[in-house]
Amino acid sequence: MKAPLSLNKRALRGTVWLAADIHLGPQGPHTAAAFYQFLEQAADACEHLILVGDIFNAWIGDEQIRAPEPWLHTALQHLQQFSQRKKLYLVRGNRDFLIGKELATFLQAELLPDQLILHTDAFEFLLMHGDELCTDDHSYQRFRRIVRHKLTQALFYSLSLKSRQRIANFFRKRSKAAGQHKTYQITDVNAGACLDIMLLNNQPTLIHGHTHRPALHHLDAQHPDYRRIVLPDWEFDHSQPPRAGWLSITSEHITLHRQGHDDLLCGVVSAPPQQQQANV
Ligand SMILES: [Mn+2]
Repeated sequence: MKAPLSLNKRALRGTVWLAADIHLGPQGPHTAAAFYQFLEQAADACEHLILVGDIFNAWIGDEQIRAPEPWLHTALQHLQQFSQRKKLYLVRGNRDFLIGKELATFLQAELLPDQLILHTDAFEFLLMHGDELCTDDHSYQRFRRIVRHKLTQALFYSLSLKSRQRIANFFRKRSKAAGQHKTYQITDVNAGACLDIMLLNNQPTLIHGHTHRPALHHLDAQHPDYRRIVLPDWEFDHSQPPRAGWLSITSEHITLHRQGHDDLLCGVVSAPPQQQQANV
């Protein structure tokens, strides 16, 4: 039986923005450019920006920042510029689960626990990247247990950055190839796994990324107040139309902003039942 996340609680005052699955890396210059623009917008509009995992397409260790490749140098600069103005938080994803304290300190960001309960001015919710919820994907969960193991990580860290990069590339390719044989349902979160963690923590709202399937879901008829909000991914280099978006959380609304070809706001999620707002 898992323990509730009682220790992983954070309270943030003021407007909070959330974005996930940006996959920054040398493979996505246009995605990166769009994200840097977003960072400027966020620095004007919110108090806290939380990047909910897969910020980077791969992260092979914080030592990368000591002699960064050009794309990473630029990314670090933009993230630092943001954190000079507003508070920045990092959550690890499945591709960048090796993000550590050195990166967080360098960015003047706060590294958050993998799963936490967040209190904002008007809302309270569970927050996580979400790959742990894809429990139907047995081969991925097996892989996850291995790579998250301390011994595996110690071995990985004993290798040179070059070797680590080679291994990361190998697994990224393998995961892509395996993904082609997995059904849409297998690579989505498992409804039961979501409900379990929500009930365990007595939190009727769950926010996560990872699946790249932005939406608001109501769980089931037995739990009409339980809902799951999925963050969009960012992709401007290999997809037409490009995809991007974020969630803004004010004292009144949780709003899903999706940047389609027309740049318009696509969805508004209502406030909690006690202060129901209009759905648009
Ligand atoms: Mn992911």
